[in-house]
Amino acid sequence: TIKACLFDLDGVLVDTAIYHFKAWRQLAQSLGIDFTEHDNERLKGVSRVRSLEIILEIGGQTLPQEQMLALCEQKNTEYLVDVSKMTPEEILPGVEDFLKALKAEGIKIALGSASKNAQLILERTNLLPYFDAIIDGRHVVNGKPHPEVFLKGAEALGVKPEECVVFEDAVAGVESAKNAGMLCVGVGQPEVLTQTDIVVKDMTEMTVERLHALQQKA
Ligand code: G16
Ligand code: MG
Repeated sequence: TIKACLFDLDGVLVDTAIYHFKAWRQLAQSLGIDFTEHDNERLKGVSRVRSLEIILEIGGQTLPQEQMLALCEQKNTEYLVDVSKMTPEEILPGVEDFLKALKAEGIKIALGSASKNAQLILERTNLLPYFDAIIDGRHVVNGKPHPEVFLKGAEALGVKPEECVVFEDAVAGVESAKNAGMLCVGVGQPEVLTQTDIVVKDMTEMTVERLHALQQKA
């Protein structure tokens, strides 16, 4: 039986991708790199420092480790200007109703995010009280597609991987869920999220009935 749901943050519960993009584009510009919205897809779900590596790859540049860390810091400062202004209105459609339905059913809820700012974002949007466990960029050594973030989530909730359903919008995140041996609901486009068990457009399409139906499928 399904005992827990593990949620990715950006692109599933809230849309901070636009703020990440804004801050990264500004940084890329300062390095003389043309960073487009198309390129930005590659940054979804991956860590901050890996994101910078990808941008430098796009620009055909390399920088010493020390300077990279300073640039990551700089990007994050810019990003936090927008995040600190976030409100509950930025919660994506259907999210709160689904979280409430899970609570009513006694299904546990955890966060599995690459972001080191996850706690702050959950606080700003008033989503924090729904979560029984939070595993984010501060708690993991290996980024997605490594399964660590979701395995730690299951462990924190005291459930087995096969009792978990992961909700993910990024290819790296779906791979992470599958590497953890979990069921996975893709949030976004089926053409992109091909490794998932089902794909929904957004959380308005998700119900507890559909959740339990996943297990029968598997
Ligand atoms: C999110 C975003 C990524 C971002 C990462 C790290 O992951 O999708 O684009 O690079 O967090 O964020 P931060 O710089 O805040 O630590 P997720 O797993 O929540 O989708
Ligand atoms: Mg995501």
